Amino acid sequence: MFGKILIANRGEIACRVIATARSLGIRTVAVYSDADRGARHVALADEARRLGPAPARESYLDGGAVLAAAREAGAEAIHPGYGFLSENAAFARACQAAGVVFIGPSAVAIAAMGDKSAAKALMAKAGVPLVPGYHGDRQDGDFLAREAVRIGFPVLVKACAGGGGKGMRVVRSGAEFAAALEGAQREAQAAFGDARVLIERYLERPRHIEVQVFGDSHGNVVHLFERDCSVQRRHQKVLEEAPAPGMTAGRRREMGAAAVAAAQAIGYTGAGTVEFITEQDGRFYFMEMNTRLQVEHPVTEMITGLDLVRWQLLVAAGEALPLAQGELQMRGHAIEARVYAERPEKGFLPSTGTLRHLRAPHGAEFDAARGPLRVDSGVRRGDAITPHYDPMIAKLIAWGETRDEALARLRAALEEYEIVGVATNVQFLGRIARSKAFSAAHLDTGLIERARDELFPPQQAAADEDLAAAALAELLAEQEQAAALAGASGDPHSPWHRVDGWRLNLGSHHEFSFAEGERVHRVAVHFTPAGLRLEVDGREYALAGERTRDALGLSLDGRAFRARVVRDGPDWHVFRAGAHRVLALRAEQAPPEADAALGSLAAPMPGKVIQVLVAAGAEVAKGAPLLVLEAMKMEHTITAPRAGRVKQIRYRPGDQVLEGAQLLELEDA
Ligand code: MV4
Repeated sequence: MFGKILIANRGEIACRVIATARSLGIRTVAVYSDADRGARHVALADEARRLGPAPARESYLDGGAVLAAAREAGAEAIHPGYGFLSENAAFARACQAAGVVFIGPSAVAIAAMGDKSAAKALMAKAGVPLVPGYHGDRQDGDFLAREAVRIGFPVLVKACAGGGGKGMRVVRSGAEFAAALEGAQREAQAAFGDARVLIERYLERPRHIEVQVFGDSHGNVVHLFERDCSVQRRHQKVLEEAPAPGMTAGRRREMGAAAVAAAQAIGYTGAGTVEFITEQDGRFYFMEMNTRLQVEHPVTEMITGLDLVRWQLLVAAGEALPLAQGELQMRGHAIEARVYAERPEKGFLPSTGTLRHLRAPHGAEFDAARGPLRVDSGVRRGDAITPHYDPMIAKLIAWGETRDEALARLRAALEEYEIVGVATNVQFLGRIARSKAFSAAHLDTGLIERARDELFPPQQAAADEDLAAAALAELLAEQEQAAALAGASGDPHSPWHRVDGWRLNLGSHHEFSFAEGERVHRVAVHFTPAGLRLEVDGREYALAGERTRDALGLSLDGRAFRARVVRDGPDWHVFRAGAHRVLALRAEQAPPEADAALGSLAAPMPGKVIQVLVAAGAEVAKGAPLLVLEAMKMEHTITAPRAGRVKQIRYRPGDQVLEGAQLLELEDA
């Protein structure tokens, strides 16, 4: 086995690979761009090397820089992760030439699967079923039009060099064919510099089912069952699961055998995925082969109990696969949701910013990989989501004995996820997970499009419960701030040390305005002898509230509920019942009022009182100088925050004071 490997990637997959390497006693070398100097994968690795500036072309895609880093660090092998250099045949070749093991298939295997029509020809020879179609060299319009008629409409025109749906055209009749062909060729030329197309029968409601395969250098190839990745939007996977719902044992054997045959046909080594497109009745056709470890590999790990990165390392080090086909078993069901920094309601536009608050669902650390819930993430609180890279925040993976159990766990986990600082798709994922079609496993690639109304409901206004939580949080924060100041003053008799601080406010009330987009909510909390009363936009409730271990416990007119609140500047983020609302406290409201209510003045920093300018009982105007403090070799004059009478002066010239000390007290004149 290797003593040291370099991970030529970033984010969650770099962290994922490092975790397994560490568990095997293999030392790890991270690489990073300038944007990732402080990233989680860098912190986790034993050592790290800079590649270059933030843009991927100048860092993670720079094969020369990666190889140089591996050589300098003395790494024996390079794990490419997914994306970046993972399916770059030239890079795999360069590794070989440099005497560094590329943890993946041979350059020849990568190249063989890179071209769609060449791959199809190879697969046809290996007896792997293909969608009826034409994938030959002839590209003249008349010939292809005749092929379309032979195949039968509707047909799909696809770019040979394609991927991601570029250069794809559905053609429903012979009359439309010529124009559609021209369009597809033009798009393919522009996108890939290669105008060649192939033609297939068009499947109306297909599923995307892929088979995980593994090969070793001793000629063994096995499959690790299938994943269903039908839930996509614009060719981006959103939810993935294993096994595929409705899969029969017989069909699984057939698809597994076809996938193994595909891998054997190109002498495949390492982890690979054979993608099939399937009809609703289960008939399946080869689409393409991905010659890397995939984003969604954890669902396979959860149903097989295996560590696929460990297998990759074993195979790359020349060892045989640890298990034969007959020894592989699957148990239960796993579903993965990809958590992204994006705005689903704005066409899934990526959202950038700093992760001000990040709280993954309970029981979801990577160590718990064999537990029922797993989170793979490459970011921590305080990290930034930048425009330079894929904005994935985490993968949330739930396991259960049955699909329903896994799905229930996934829904609950999504409701617990808290992210502040960027917009996310967490609530959108929750809506898919609760949708009729997904719940019933009525899967096909058009699910998201068809469930539009269910997945994009009109934005609902905050409930009174949310506003109650925000108001209580704001009150508690103000009270704590005051208590902290009192604590710093060292006065054990300060009323703010009393836990029943509410009583201090008897007869008073606090008013807040919370903005929610365009809407403004007016909230008032009244302190009455019978307890707190809450007024929300004119509606009134008896309010009770307390801080529990990790949340706020509230009740409105006796109806109890829990909420978690997070402050980010003026924004209170309320997480309640699986919903996330942002309520912006209007600036004119709170802090000055809180100070005035306190009626005392605090030292802004530790220092020495050098002059007292007023006497007890003096009436002062707002802004009047009261006391001079010397701190950090400078003088600070403390002025009256409002008009009033000086009730008490707590210090004399020469006294040392701590930061936050209440220097004097003001009362109404
Ligand atoms: C198809 C198809 C229907 N019929 N081929 C889209 C990207 C490329 N990898 C394959 N794609 C498709 N090929 C035939 N003959 C429908 C799709 C397709 C799709 C496939 C898998 C997952 C999501 C998809 C979304 C739209 C279209």
